[in-house]
Parts: sequence; structure tokens; C-alpha cells
Amino acid sequence: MDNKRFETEVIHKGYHATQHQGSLAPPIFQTSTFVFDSAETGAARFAGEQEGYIYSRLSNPTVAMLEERIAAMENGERGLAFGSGMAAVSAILLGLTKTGDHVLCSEGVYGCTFGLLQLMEEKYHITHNFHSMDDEDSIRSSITDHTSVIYIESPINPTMKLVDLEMIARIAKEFGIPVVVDNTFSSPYLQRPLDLGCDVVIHSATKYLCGHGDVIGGLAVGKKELMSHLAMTTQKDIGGVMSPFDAWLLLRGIKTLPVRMDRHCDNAKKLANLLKEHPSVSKVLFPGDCDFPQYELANKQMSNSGGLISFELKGDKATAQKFMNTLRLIKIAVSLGDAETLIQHPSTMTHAVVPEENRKQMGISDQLLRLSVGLEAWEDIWADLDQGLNQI
Ligand code: 3LM
Repeated sequence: MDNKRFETEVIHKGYHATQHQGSLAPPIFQTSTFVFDSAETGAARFAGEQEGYIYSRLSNPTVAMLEERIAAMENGERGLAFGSGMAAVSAILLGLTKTGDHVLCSEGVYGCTFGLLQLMEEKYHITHNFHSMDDEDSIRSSITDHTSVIYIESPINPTMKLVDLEMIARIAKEFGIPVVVDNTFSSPYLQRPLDLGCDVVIHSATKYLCGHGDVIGGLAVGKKELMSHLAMTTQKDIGGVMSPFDAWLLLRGIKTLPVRMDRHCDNAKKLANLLKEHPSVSKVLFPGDCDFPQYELANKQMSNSGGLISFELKGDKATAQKFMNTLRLIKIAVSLGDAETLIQHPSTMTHAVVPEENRKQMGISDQLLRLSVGLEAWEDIWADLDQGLNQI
């Protein structure tokens, strides 16, 4: 990262005020198209013989600043911005597969990613299977001649299970298969999959990178050659690109990512410990808990344990819903990584599209709740949780 530290790059990378009349904040290039000074210039740009902007679905200066910044943050060569996290996931997965291929996937992914994999299988005969990814031999034997990508979330939404990224990258290299990691739950501040040998990182930028709950966006980072190919194919031709204004909001939000993440992590640690002790709670799933089954792996590949806690209540679906309805400060909402603490019920919300059998296999019970710990005073968040827990 040009020898600068992460905390510096999140503020400066990709923007040069001197090139923009000294404006401290980057300009929003709110334009759909760019004027050529001659027909020949236009032709040369289309032919790739001359650098320069053409049309904002192909690239835009404000969006390009964000792409440069996320590439530095993930220690990758090139970043691409998309109109949503799912636009990024679909552009990458469709770009790396063709009919007849197979995707080896972590046992558990975000509900819409599950839906996309189903769609790819039904419409394009691109098969997939879910794997716990915890045993090297078993992973090797699940790779077929048709496996063209290994797709992972870590931590997995919402069960918080981890996948050993360095181990997967090592196995994948033996077979020459790219590893794609959805790094949404960690953010690049806590985990950098490319440094561990993985090939492409994806973010729902809607979450921690934005941090303020006011953008839907996606980002992806990888090697220049691969990302340039994806830019010219599934990004450009499917066309799920990011708007300049959303890129601007993300450039702004990203500046405070490190300080926000520190606070999310501190708050979550305190709350996870308190939840663990409460008699109404049967299980806490949090990578920073020393009893978490993959606590050592969390310490190995993440610099801190993140701001998400999943927990099970003693009871059933009705208990979980009753508890949610008692909360006052904490908002009932999907999404995560915002300043506000949010709670959601995965089996009826983010993972409702996943058939019950698959949900059970992934470890998503009806009494499981996911808490995205916000930036409020932890004492106030706990007071709300505690009063709710005491009512069930
Ligand atoms: C959620 N998740 O509340 P967008 N990858 C991961 C995600 O968690 C998500 C995406 C990709 C949630 C959204 S549910 C209707 C709300 C790990 C989104 C997709 O396309 O930017 O929403 O990202 O868990």
C-alpha cells in the first residue's frame, strides 16, 4: 500500500486534491457520458488506444477513486464497484463459470447468494455443493474436474463459522482454481484474504464500508488481469454498476472505518460476555469468545473479532419474535455494520429463502438471532437486551 498504513490509505488513497482545484472533498462527477474533442478521440477510446472516460457504466472518475481505495485496502491490484453486493457476487460468479462447471461453496452463505447458486444451477447447469471446509482431504475429494471456483464467506452469515482461508488458498492452488471470499462480515480492517493467498475479495459495501446505512453497493478486488477481464464482460455487459453519488458516500464512510470497527469490536466483546451469562440465552456465536470452537482460527486470520454476534434463546421461533418486539433502542432490521444496533431473525428474514433442511444443515435454528452491534454506548445496548431477555 505505497508504504502507508491502512488508517492513512482509507483517508487519502485514490484522491489528489491538487488535480481538483484543491477541493478537500472529492467531486461527484454526476454525469452519464463524457464529451470527446473529436470523432477520432472517441474512436481511439473505444478501441482502447487512448486513456480517458467514455460513459459512466464503463467507468466514472468518482467511482474510480473508490475502486483505487478499496484495492489498496485489500492489498489487491484492481478494484471494481457495483450497484449492490449481489451485483458484485453475481458478476464475479458468472464471470468465473460456464455451463457444466461446479462451484465448491462454504457451508452457509448469505440467503441471496444461496438463491443465485440455485438459479445458476437451474438455468445454466452450473452445479454447487456446500462443504464444511474443515478437513483438507475431504475438500480435495470434493473438487471435481469441473470445479471452476471455490466460494467462501468467513465469518459465515449468520452462523459466524469461519473458514481457514490460508488452507483453502493452498489447496486451491494445487488444482489451479480461484478462491473468492466474501469479506463483508470482517471488512478489510480485520481480515485481508488476498494476503492469505485468495484470489478475489467481495464486499457488500452496504455494510461496514459504508457504515451509515444509506448506500446499497458492492466492491470486488483481485489481480489486474482478472478484474480487467471482469470489468469488460460481466460488469460492463450485465451492467450492475455503482452511481457516482453512492461512490462518494462510500469514500466518505470508509475514512472512518478503522475507528468505527474498533468501537464495534469493543462493544461486541462486552455484549457477547454478558449475553453468555444470561439464563435466557442458550448459545452465543461470536469469534471473540474464548469458548468459540474456532477461536484460534479467528485469532490467526482476523485482527479482531468483529461487531456481529449471533445467539440462540431458550425457546422457539415465538420466543425469538417476542424478544425482538420488546426491544426499544435496538432496531429490528436486516443489514449490518451501521451506527445503529440492528437485530434480525435469520430463519424468517435474511435466510428465509433457504429451504428449512438447508437452514438446519447450516446451523440456522428458529430461535437464532443476529445482532449487529452498533456504535452506541454498550451500557445502553445492554440495558435494552437485558430488559428484553428478562421478559421471556
Ligand atoms: C444481511 N446481507 O442483512 P447487498 N454478502 C453478504 C451479505 O450479508 C449481503 C450481501 C452479500 C444482508 C442484507 S437481507 C435482505 C439484507 C455476506 C447482504 C448482499 O446486495 O449490498 O445487499 O449485499 O445479512
